[in-house]
Amino acid sequence: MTLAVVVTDRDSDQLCQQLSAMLPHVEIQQWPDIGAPEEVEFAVLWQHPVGITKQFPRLKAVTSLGAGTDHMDKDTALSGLPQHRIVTDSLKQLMAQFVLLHVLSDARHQLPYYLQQHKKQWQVLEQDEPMKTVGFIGLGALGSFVADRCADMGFRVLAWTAQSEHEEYPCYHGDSGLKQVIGESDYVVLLLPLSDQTRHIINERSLTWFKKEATLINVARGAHVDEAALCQALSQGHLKHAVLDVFEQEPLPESSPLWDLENITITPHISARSDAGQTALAIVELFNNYVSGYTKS
Ligand code: OXD
Repeated sequence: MTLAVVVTDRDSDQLCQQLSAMLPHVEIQQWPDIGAPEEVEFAVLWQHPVGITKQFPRLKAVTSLGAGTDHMDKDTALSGLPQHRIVTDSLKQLMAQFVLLHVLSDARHQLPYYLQQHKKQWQVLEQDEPMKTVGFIGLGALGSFVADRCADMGFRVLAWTAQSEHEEYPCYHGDSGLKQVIGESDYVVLLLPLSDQTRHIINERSLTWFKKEATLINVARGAHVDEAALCQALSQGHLKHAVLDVFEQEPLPESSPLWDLENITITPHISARSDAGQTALAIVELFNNYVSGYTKS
């Protein structure tokens, strides 16, 4: 039995070692050394060469290494195959830490206090104002976990979703719903899948709906945001700040005007990466369902 790990943009050695230890009777083939493609029955895919699974005639199912599946959605060779994604506890926790880090840092004036400190200034910036609102664009497994952590901290939470409702947080839909959530939020958090419907959901038009004091936090996919329109909106003060962890092109090219903006925080797609141990456990469970389970029955 063979499992292929086709992960191209990061080191997968540790993951493969864990998989070998947990599945001692299974051959783990690690991209680019897929020596026996005809043996592969299960594949873990991340930024894989599109169409590579055409070389795996015995393939029974695939999983994304992470939460996002856009790299699989665009690969027609996968249609008809069971497809999974992996959202581990560590992925959810790291994502919540990243979003809260930026929300709290702004809400509690961390940067202004730091600047005051260096000028030996003692001045209170806190104001008696209502708790701020965090608006989630997308409220799936990751979004609702992060939303709960924000609500625990006392923030008001609301969301835009394609259709689904949530028992605790008001959800709005469609174009008017998006306008309402963006317009009411102090922090707009993008945590939704990328599809033809959500590509450039933040564009020249929707950027006019932001409060001037609002922050955009994109931890989903770069293509959710029209970067040229965002650059313009940030330069013209349509919103206060953007925290971008994902970009239309990664690594973000040196020529991108985003680097030159003052009111932006750029991180290299690190908001949340699951640890190899939890990811390996999730892969083993899926593998056993599809391969051992199938063979036994
Ligand atoms: C993911 C990611 O989708 O890391 O898990 O972007």
